[in-house]
Amino acid sequence: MFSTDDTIVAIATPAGRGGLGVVRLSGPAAVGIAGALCDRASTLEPRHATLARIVEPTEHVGTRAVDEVVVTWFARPHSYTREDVVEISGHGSPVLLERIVELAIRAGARLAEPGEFTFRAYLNGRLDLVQAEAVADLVDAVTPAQARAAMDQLDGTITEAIGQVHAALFALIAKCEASLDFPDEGFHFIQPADLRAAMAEVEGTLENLLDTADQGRLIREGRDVVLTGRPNTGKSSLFNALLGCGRAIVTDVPGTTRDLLTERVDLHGVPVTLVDTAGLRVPEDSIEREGVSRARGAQVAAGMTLVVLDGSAALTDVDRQLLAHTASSPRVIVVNKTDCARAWDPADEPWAAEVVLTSAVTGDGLDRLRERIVGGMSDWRDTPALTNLRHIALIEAARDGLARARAALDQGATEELLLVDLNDARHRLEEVTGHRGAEDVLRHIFSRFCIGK
Ligand SMILES: Nc1nc2c(ncn2[C@@H]2O[C@H](COP(=O)(O)OP(=O)(O)O)[C@@H](O)[C@H]2O)c(=O)[nH]1
Ligand SMILES: [Mg+2]
Repeated sequence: MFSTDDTIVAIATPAGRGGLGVVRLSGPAAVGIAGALCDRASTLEPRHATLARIVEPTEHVGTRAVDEVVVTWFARPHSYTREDVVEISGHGSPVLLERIVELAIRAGARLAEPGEFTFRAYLNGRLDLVQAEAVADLVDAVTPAQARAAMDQLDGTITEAIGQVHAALFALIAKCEASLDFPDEGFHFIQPADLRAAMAEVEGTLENLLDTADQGRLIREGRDVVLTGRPNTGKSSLFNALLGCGRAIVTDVPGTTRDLLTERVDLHGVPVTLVDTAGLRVPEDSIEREGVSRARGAQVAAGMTLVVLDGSAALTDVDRQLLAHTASSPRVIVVNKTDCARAWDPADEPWAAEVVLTSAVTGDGLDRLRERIVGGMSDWRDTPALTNLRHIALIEAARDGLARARAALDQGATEELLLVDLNDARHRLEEVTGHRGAEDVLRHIFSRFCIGK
């Protein structure tokens, strides 16, 4: 998918202006190309920062300085890609950095594709696929919890866990294969009872890994939460209170919020996208009608709905309809305005257990609401191991393969038959770490990266 024997170059820092910007080169000609660009590259030493000037030829004679930079050479294999890597740290102007890249290309480098540095690190065995994906997650992280989960994966937590399961499975497969080699003697290198126990153990380990997957996905992907309810129940006030700022307009004129307002907040490490909607009622004009229809659309797409009721005014048919509509999807029923005299008692309702009492005015109950939105995430201590849907799906498939093998063994299946499922499980695990994988999977994973990574 990429050629791998040439030297690639790209700007590694974000687009835009900054104090510093880094141009990165990787490949066999990295040092030579840096030498062609700099006035004192002959003095480059591995892992030493060298002050130099980037120079370019002028139309007449001699050269002209482009930028004053610091050049660092990471000699192979002690570099990110395990190739010779040169980092040129210049002033962070896009014009300067692009000029440096252009000069590098003129000296023989090729512009890197997105993710190509990390792809080379993967190909050269510096990272496995899980770790390469963790690099992308780390760069993309928008909450500290996401960064922590990604860093753990880059450190090899999943790699190690999968490696152990894989080794146990491999040992099992070897014993079954060995038994196949002596069919006539009816000799078993492993007794069925031991085989069964060993398979159950591997399956259990995978199950434990999968136990963290729900929390892991919540941290990595976050959750969309839509506030819905009659006008004037306090949706926009709650939206603002959860955000900690006055983003939505709050008035006592019903129908004020007409469009969808969307903001992201970090609730206990989960990136939550809050959506404030128009109140659900019979619209008074076409703008409000559009707002109400968007609100209904958002409700359908939401990961979770906050059904906001007014505790200080009697329940209406609209409230009851909304409660019926949302009954079978993830929701929290918020009874707001607890600072006012109560018009009805939530405890009398069949959905009493789903209720959180709040006051957007005093802030009462907001902590409980936050906890309900992230569903018990507030008390997690260890970073969940699995966050990535690709890993989760493959590990589930591996677990299912083991379960099938175990069921087959109980029905007296031969080793030959068991091996089909056991090998299938093993291949799934190898796909997680990328020891086995199709090119289109790789292409998909590395296309997520920004250029320069
Ligand atoms: N007393 C009291 N008033 C509230 C509370 N929440 C909202 N309000 C008031 O109710 C009115 C409607 O609030 P708003 O957030 O615009 O409701 P929305 O139409 O559902 O978005 C405003 O006058 C708010 O100040 C609350 O918890 N207690
Ligand atoms: Mg509103």
